[in-house]
Amino acid sequence: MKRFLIAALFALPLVAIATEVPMFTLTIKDHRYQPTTLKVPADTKIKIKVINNDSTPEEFESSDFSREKIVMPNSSIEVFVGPLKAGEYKFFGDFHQDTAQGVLIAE
Ligand SMILES: [Cu+2]
Repeated sequence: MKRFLIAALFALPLVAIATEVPMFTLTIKDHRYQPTTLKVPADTKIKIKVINNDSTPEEFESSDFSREKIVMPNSSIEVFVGPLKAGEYKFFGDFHQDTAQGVLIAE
C-alpha cells in the first residue's frame, strides 16, 4: 500500500510535465529584447515568458501573431503563442519601439 502511494505521488507530476507546452524566455533590458531572434518549433503551441528587468513597464506586442501584454518593471508574464506556420514573426515593445524589436522564427 505504501509503495503504491509513493508510486502514485511520483506519477502525478509526470502527467503534468507531459501536457505542458514548450516554454521560451525573452528578457527585456535597457528597452531591448534578449535574444532578439528566438527560434521556436513550427506548428506547435508554445509559451513565451517575458522578463522585464527594466525599471519601467513594457508591453510585449506582436501584430504578426496578435499578442499584446503589459510587463511590469522587474516582473514577468507568460503568453501562449501559436501553433505558428513556419516563417518569421516580428514582435516589439510597444513603449520603446525604437529599440525593443525582435523576431520569432518558427521552423
Ligand atoms: Cu500595444
